[in-house]
Amino acid sequence: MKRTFNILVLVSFLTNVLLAQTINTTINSVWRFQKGDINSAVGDLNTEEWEIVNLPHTWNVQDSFDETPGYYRGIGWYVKQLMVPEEWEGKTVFIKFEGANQTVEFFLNGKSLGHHIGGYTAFIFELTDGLNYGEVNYLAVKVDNSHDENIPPLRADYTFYGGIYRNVKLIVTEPVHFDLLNNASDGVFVNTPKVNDQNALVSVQGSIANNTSENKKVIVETSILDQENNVVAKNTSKLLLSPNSKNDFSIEGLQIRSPKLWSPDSPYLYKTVTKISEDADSGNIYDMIVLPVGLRWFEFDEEGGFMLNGKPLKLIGSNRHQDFKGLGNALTDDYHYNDYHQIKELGFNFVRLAHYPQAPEVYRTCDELGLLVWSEIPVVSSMTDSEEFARNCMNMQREHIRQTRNHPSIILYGYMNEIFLGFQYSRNSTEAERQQMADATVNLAKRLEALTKSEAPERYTVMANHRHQTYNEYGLTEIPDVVGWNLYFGWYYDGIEDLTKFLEEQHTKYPGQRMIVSEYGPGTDVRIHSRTPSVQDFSEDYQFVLHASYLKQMMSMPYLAGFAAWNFADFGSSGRSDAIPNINQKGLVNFDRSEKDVCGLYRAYFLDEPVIHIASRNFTIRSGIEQSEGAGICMDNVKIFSNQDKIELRLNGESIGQKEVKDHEVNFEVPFRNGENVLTALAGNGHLDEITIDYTVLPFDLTTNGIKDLAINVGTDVSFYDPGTQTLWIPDREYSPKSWGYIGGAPYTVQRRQLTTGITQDIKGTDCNPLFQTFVEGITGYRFDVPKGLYTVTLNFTEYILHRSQENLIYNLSNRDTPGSEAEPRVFDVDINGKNVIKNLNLEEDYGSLRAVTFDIDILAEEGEGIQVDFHSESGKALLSGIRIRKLN
Ligand code: GCB
Repeated sequence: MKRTFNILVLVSFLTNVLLAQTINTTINSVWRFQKGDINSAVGDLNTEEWEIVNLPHTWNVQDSFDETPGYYRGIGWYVKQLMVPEEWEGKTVFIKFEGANQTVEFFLNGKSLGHHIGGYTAFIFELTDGLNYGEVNYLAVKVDNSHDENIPPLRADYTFYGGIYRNVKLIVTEPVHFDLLNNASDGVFVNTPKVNDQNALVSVQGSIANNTSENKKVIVETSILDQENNVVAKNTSKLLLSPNSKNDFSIEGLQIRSPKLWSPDSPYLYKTVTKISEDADSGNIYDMIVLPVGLRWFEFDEEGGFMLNGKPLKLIGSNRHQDFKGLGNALTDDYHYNDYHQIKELGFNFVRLAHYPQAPEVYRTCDELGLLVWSEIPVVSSMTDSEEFARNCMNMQREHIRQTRNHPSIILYGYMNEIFLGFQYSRNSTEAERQQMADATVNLAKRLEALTKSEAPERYTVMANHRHQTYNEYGLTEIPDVVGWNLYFGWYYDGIEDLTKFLEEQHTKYPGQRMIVSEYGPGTDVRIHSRTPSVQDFSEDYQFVLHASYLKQMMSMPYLAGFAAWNFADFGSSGRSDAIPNINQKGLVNFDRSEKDVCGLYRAYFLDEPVIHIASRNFTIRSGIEQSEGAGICMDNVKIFSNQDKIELRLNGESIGQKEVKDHEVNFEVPFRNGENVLTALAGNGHLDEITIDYTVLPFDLTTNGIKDLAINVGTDVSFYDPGTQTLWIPDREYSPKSWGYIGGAPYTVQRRQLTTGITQDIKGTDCNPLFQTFVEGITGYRFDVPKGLYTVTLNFTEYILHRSQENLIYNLSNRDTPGSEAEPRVFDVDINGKNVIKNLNLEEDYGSLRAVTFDIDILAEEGEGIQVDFHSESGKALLSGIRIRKLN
């Protein structure tokens, strides 16, 4: 993927004029970094011992993913030596940070130049007077990501990585320049007050700083260039700048006839080139800025639909967090750019930048790709009822809008996400306290709404709510133009089909409410598969089921303006225990952006080009039990996503049949054989998809056929593939003769918000949490009716109860708040084929709770004996998380 830079274009446009001497360069390389506070940040500070880092940088890339709960939230210092050439004397010099989380104090040569609050917007300091020209200067940045009750976000389901995690730039201008100190914006704003098929009106407003002690007569000129660099409109304005002043300017009346419109299908961008030049014969250019112009108009109509350029357009897309595997939030621009390309390639036209303003590169890319954007500030889950909190929110929103509003891709500005979540679940609050909090929230929302409208009158306002009626009851939904609903039917609550019921009711009761489903989606781990997908099982198969149903439901609601899946990619959320700890796994793609299979479903729905996608394509090592004695085959389902009418499926070149595609999906029962199975799905037009599955047909009768390797994910009906050892742990079953299975006890289930199999806590000492989180409790035996031979039996265990308080444990390994239990401690023996192999196993005492414990035990099975594992409980109930047998010869 290549980028195009407008700079070449500009040079050719300006060949016959003098280029302004503006320098705008990153200074990301080689900063000295140290975690923790230091007393001063003066020039003679000895930083030799400090770590050398390049920006973007975060200090939480390891600790927010490790097994110890929490991550460092505190101070970090960055120091850089900067050689400033003598020639810069007389110019104006700025340092601009595109983002640092979450508060910053900046020092130049030991002197504080100011603070910035908020982790997601840019900020700028002028360096001119404090620099030593022709010498080395010392830049020092104190960054702090400590929790602060007055700075949003207070608490949210993502990691608040600290550091200077976006670009830092040095900008050198003439003393007469566009006002960069206006909330770290461009200082120049493009407006498109009127756009239609025939005509577009563009205007440019801004402010010019004159940092000299003289009057300056200047001409401000704006030209609009099309993509071939023809000037299609131009206007000028003359100004007299008094000494040391800031001066507003406005260029009106820029008119384009028969404009080429900007849209997701055709994101045509014009650009404005605005320059300040001396109003004299020399015509010297002081400053110049190039900004994108996308000519489009849009509307959320009264019936709830969205219209772009006069035509209905369903907003289809995903949310996106800004972090990446191994990098935290410290992404260089290429990562941002690639993400949005990947989003576009799924057939999407819409993104919600949840839950905060993102890097400048993000908005630039969305303009270029034609992705419609919802951008918001991170007022998430709860607020503090203080004027300081409100002021910080207002400043953030002002900065956010001024820094981004030149981007034509933005249609929606948001300012709250699930703001009632906090007090909704707070058990202690009285009705009066709740009312007070609701009033404070409504009050803040009204202030943010008014600010957003005055800063960005050409955009719509929005907020996202969770599914509770409190938002309607307390009047919050009446404040923004558009209401987003984050809906997790079929995951956190109720059934998948209840989505329609909720939205229908909402639409009937509040017909004027313009709605977007702003989040939906289940947690999914590509290592987990199921023939009987169910809620909270984290299987890819359940992800298909839920997304397919949601898409079908949402596409048939004309009153729904659009939807955004949660989330484009898995993201860091320290403390969360999905199948991978500290990661929210609701992504359509993994944390490293490799695809989950549901991407095929979206492509089939939304791409125009032919799509044929055999599902579960990452799940290439599979197994199943032989159909009947000696059949040699196992019938297994194969799902194909497609936008074609009919699909034929072939297995190793032989047709299995042809079927009609319904709701972009078709299913075949396939007779898999041992070994390689090549699946080819074909459409009539010659398009095809092909994958190879390495299938193991497990013997119907184990007694005669035996088995080389059999690994069972005990206590669950999902299979788990461990990519590390390349082992497939198959679903468990109760024992039946000639086969295998558990005896006694039952798979552990628990009623949370949904009935779930297994526990959800992180298991220490393993990357394979799902293997240890499910188990059979009360188990008395496990049996394999294998032929005689030498076997290694692997037993996996985890204790999930804390029978005693953590302090009393020999190994204080579990830092979770699992309450101590009154239940009697669990102690049991394990015998195999009558021989005691583990005596008095007390997992908690010997190893600590929530820790993976494994035994490999060699055993000789005699003729007709099979492998019989017996569990004898001395106290409490015996349990088992996993079992594997491998034949040694
Ligand atoms: C939500 C939140 C989002 C969470 C998501 C989840 O509603 O807005 O921040 O990550 O749910 O996965 O629970």
